[in-house]
Amino acid sequence: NARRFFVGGNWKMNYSQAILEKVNDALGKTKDAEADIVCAPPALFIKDFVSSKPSHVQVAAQNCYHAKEGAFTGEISPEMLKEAGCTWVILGHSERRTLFNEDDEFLKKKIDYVLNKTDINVIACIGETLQERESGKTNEVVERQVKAYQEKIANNQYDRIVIAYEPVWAIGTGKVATPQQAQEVHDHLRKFIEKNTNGDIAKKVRIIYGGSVTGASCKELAQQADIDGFLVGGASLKPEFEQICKARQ
Ligand code: G2H
Repeated sequence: NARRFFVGGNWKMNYSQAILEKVNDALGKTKDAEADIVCAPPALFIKDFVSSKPSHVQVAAQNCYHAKEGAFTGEISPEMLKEAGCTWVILGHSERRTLFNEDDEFLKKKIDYVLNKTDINVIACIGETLQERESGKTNEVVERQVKAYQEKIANNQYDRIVIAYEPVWAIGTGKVATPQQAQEVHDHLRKFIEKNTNGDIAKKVRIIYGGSVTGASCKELAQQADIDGFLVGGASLKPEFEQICKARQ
């Protein structure tokens, strides 16, 4: 498809000098032509990554707060992240939703702030749990989550967002969704976005898949018509991240 391939590396709460070197090694073998490549180290180490990464690779934060500064102990503002070198932020990752109780209302405030008060781009995460999938609620859940973000995204801001579909049952479990399972939801999401915006936006907006993506599973997933890239956790810290960045080739 014509949408530019996008690969995000979500390091989660993992960092060491050895990881930094290994990731930079893998990234050094990638090219800008292959994909938008965006890595998200833990906030404390963003500057170390910024000063050591290849120039075509962009940097994301894993989270942010919805204010510039103030009495918000433990939080980091998008403005601070920008100053450190971030051009992207991940919002609404399922670990934030489930472990830290971030809900759609809270995430609306964050995406609103980031899009309207800064020029940082957003990787907006959504995804159903196993229980929701098994009770046939997948579409209903992802629609609700996307709709919440969409309330704050103006039509001319869709080039600043990437939707990351990450079924919770596939995250860090080694249980990757089949290419068909993922494609089915991506196709549904694109139609849902079209309904709330227009055909042009739906055609251009990137919807990426996340959940146990590896060097072995990435190729077939990347061939699906509506899968425009990946958000990668575990495998983004390994040499196979290079293959994932090249999955469209
Ligand atoms: C999903 C993904 C990255 P993993 O959380 O966001 O992690 O690839 O380890 O399942």
